[in-house]
This record gives sequence, structure tokens and C-alpha cells, in this order.
Amino acid sequence: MSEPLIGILMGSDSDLHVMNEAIGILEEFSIPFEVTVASAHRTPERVAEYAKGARDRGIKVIIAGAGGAAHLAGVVASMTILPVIGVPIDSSPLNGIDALLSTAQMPGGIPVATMAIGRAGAKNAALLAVEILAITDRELYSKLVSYRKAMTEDVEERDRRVKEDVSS
Ligand code: RP5
Repeated sequence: MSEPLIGILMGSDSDLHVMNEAIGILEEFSIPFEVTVASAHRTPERVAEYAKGARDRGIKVIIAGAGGAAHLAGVVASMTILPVIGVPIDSSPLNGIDALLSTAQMPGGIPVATMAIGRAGAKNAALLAVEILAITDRELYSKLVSYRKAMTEDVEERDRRVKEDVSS
């Protein structure tokens, strides 16, 4: 497999079932990626090492998913110039609202592109990462156009089926 272009980070292995949505999209678009478990609170040195070394290793975009007091994406963003996409994970008693605010409410100067809570957010994080790569990759751009077209056709098909069900 080629060198990874996207780094997927997650605060715990318990986040994997959500971050699998991102993995699925990157596989669908044949984008090489790597997956790492590192916690901003439990393993801060590991997070720092990862963030500081990512660009030199060829990573173009980092996707960081975490739950609870989710500082992972923000801490990573503070230590790299690479675009960082945050995925708030609904793993706490607050169902991800805590992670959403912790990820989104960054101070001016250190941006984190924050996605929706949970699976949709993980999926969109990967699609946004692909869109960023597609800025300079025409083939990837065409794949994204086809992906959108397929999604439109799928909704139209669902519409047809619902109309049939209702009228029968
Ligand atoms: C966060 O705490 C992780 O990202 C995870 O969502 C949450 C719970 O982690 P575990 O206690 O399951 O390892 O840091």
C-alpha cells in the first residue's frame, strides 16, 4: 500500500465503531490512510509526537475523533499547520454535546473543521478530507462528482419507491 495521505486519530479504541465510517469512505476512494489511537489527556506526549511528525511523513489531512471533553482535534491543530477535521463522538452521558462544543469552540487562530456528532460526522470528515485532496487531483475530483451523482440517483429511487408504496 502507498504511503498514507490521511491520518485518522481517535482518543480510544472504543471510538473505532464510529470512526469506521471514515475508514469506509477512504477505502471507497482508494486513499491511503493510517489509524492511530492516542488521547489528548491520557497520552499527551504521543499526541504531540504524532501531530509534529505528520507533515514530514506525508500526511495531508488529519481527522481526529474523540468523545467527552474532546480536546484531541484542538490539541493536534495547535501543533501542526495541516488541516485538522474534528469528529465529536457520542461516548459520554451527554451524548456528544460535550465533545461537539469541546471540538468546535476553538480560540481564534487555531482552526478545527468540526463535523456532526457521531457516524455522520465521521463519514463527512473523510469526504471533506477527500475534497481537500481533490483540489489538486482531477481524478479524485471526478470520483467525488460520481459519488454525488450516485447519491442523487439513490434518493430519486427512494422517492419512486415511497410513491409506489403510498399509492398501492
Ligand atoms: C475519550 O473518552 C475517547 O475519545 C472516548 O470517546 C472516551 C471514552 O474512552 P474509553 O474510556 O472508552 O477509553 O477520550
